[in-house]
This record gives sequence, structure tokens and C-alpha cells, in this order.
Amino acid sequence: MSDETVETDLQALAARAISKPLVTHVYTADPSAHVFDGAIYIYPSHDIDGGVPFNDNGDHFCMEDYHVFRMASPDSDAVDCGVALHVKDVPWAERQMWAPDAACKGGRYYLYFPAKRANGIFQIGTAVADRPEGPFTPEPEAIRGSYSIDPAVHQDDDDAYYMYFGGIWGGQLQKYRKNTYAETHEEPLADQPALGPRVAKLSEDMKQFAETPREVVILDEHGRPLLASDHDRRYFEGPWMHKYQGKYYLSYSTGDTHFLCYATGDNPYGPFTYQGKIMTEVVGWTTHHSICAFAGKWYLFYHDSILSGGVTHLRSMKMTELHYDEHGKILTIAPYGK
Ligand code: FUB
Repeated sequence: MSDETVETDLQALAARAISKPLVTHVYTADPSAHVFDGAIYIYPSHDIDGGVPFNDNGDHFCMEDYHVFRMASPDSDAVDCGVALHVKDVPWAERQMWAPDAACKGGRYYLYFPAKRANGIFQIGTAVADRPEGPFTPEPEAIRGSYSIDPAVHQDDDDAYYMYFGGIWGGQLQKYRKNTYAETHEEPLADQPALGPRVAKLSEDMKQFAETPREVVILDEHGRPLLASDHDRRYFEGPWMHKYQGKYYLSYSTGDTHFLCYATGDNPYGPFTYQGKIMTEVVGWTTHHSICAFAGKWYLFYHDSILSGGVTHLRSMKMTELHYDEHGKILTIAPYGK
């Protein structure tokens, strides 16, 4: 395809896009949204161009800091609250501040973020603040026993907090079996169960795991684990947990097939049964989201690369309303219309 054709295609998609970037003065991705103090706070990745060529390891995602954004309501502008945490202030981390999330407990705010240590291995860190927008003070070390990327913290109805995490390829999840790293480990063979995200309850002080992380199983319609060959449905990265009408909804990205999918279960550990797609492909390789309710309506926060002209590591966060049918099924969203 010629450059001109690609540009025309992008222009056509941009014209049909169902929503606009929430901000345009910086690139933002992987938006984790929560309602704190009556407003929507978004904790995204802050995309930059570090000049690193694209590869399957995700080395071109070389983010250095986080900004937090506040929206008074879903119709308001997203206000940039400034730098909340910079990698130079995190003693254990060297580079690649990937998708974060946040939680609130007892009037304190906790930012959870993955970053690479100097040895190139991802871990997940905690940083603490007195305000939702930070600035956040990092803990001196990463969470003990943490690995891989994409932390997402769910506050359950009993006030227990669970962290879901993990992403394959650049996120290194394929290197772990039973929470142990081996360079020789890869994605399972096609006829084997796919890798699942990990989940662990957080400690009372919100800074550590209170238990050994468990692997989450996603089942198909016959009650069998999704297979590694099932790229349209298997877990890749970007877990998110929310509850709707008493059920647990685990949503995630399928990575190389570029879908946002979900599965439902009866408890935070699963197993979860695959239900369908939340969103079809966006412009850009990655797709990563969160789901949040505000004033009785549900919203999907996601990103695409339209604003940067399709540059995969220069993304823009967006939001759109999300709808369920009468059986609790999420209606699939087409980001550029049908
Ligand atoms: O933003 C860097 C990585 O890209 C995230 O951690 C993944 O989920 C993907 O969106």
C-alpha cells in the first residue's frame, strides 16, 4: 500500500471515529480510569518517541513518567495534573514505565506501575500519595514476587483489593511458569492451554502481595481452557476487572489479533468464561482499556493511534459509553463505526 493510500485510509477512519482524543498536547495510552472524590481520574501511560525502532519486544515503548488527568464528569475536559512520578525517582527501575493503575484506601492513593530493572526484567512497583493526582512517592523496591506488566487493581465489595497483571512477549509473561522465570520458556504450544493473567490479593498496607500470585483460567463455552492457538480469544495483556450485577467481568487485550474481550466469573480468582468482544481493532498495534461507572452510566476508556498518523507507540486515550444487554452481555463497540 502506498503512503498516500495509508494516509487516505487514516483520514477516513479519523472521520468515522466514534470519539476524539481526550487530550492532544501529549500522547497518552492504556488509560486506567477510576472515580475518586466524585471526579474521574485517569492514570495512563505517557507515550514519547525515544527513537527506538518497532520490534515484538516493545522496546519502542520507552516511556519515562506518568501524568494523571482529572475529568469533573464524562462531558468535561480532561485536565492534565502534571507529572505524578518520573522513572529517575524510582530507585529500582531503569526504563519503560508501561501501563499503570491506581487505587484508593483510607484516604491515600496508590499508583501501581511496571518498569524494567537495569537487567531488563519487568517488575511492578508501588508509589503513594495523599491526593489522587499525586505526586507519588515510590517505594524503594518493587513489590516482592511481582513480575511482567499491566497491573490493574480491583477493590472488591468486602474492601479486599486484588491486583491482576501480566502481558506476553514484550511483557515477558511467557517466561514464567508457577511464578518462576526461565529464559527458555515461551508461549505454550498451540494445543496447550493459553497463559492467563495473574491475580494476587494485596496486603493491608497496599504495598505488597498478601499471597502468592495465582494464574487465572479463561474457559471456552464448553468449560475447557482457551487454547494458546486461539489468538482471537486468548489472553495477551491489559487485564481489567469490574463488577456488574454481582458478576466479575475480566476484560483484556488479545494482543496480536487486536481485540478487547471479556470473560465472566463468580469470584475474583475465576475461572472466567469467555463471553465476547468489547471492542474491535483500533488504529495502532496495541489496544488497552479500562471500564468505569459514573452517575449510573458505564464508560470504556481506550486508546488509538489516529492522532499520530498511525504511529503505534504514540497513542491517544479516548472514552465512549459502554452498554449491556438485558442478560449482562456487553455490546461490541466498533471504534470507527460499523
Ligand atoms: O504501553 C505499553 C504497553 O503497550 C502496555 O503495557 C501494554 O498493555 C500495551 O498497551
